[in-house]
Amino acid sequence: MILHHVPGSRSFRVLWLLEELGQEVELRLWSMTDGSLRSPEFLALSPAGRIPALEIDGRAIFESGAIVQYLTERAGRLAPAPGTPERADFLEWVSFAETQANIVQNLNFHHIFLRPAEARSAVMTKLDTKRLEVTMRALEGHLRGRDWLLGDFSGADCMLGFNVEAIFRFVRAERFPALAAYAARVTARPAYQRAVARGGATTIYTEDFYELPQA
Ligand SMILES: N[C@@H](CCC(=O)N[C@@H](CS)C(=O)NCC(=O)O)C(=O)O
Repeated sequence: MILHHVPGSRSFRVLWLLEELGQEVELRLWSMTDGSLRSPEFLALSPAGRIPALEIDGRAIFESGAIVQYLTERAGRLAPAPGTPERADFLEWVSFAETQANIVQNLNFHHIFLRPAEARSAVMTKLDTKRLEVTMRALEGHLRGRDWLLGDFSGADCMLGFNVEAIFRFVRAERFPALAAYAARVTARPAYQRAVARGGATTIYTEDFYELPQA
């Protein structure tokens, strides 16, 4: 198995899940900034030029949610069986995590990547912050009385747990105690910590919290 990886990116979800499953993987490192994700070699693995891609069983799989579904099904662990009602919950949260990650990605652009600062939009930053809050409110309600998204830990938590490093940099944690407690449970998992040690932490954030721009 070969995981195409950038430290701090969505490939972390796969690396962490493989640690939870106790499966070996080779890492191949790429850069977000040198243009290599648009090379024919990488596009053959992931046609949108996005990380992650996983080489497994004689092919490559792209899209972190698809990889998490494939790996849990293949292992017969950390996900409810296909065709059961609980499977619907699993699939919902896997996709929900990616909906939230896309909002985080927009906020990374608004607060960090867009240069010069005049290229940034205060209106879009506020809109995406509100959209992030909606997802956090939903999780706050869902996680009250539950340790993990499905009750027991599952691959859906590897999808969502990747996001927790970022979300409280844009929306303050105080109003979301159940979600903050979930985040603490996520980062305390030994497999999560092993994945950070092996795959590298994110380096994009220089602030603990990014205030909304004045406009
Ligand atoms: N829905 C995709 C999104 C993948 C994605 O956007 N990955 C980011 C890294 S976290 C990436 O490769 N960005 C490079 C780019 O946008 O050019 C997934 O979950 O795998």
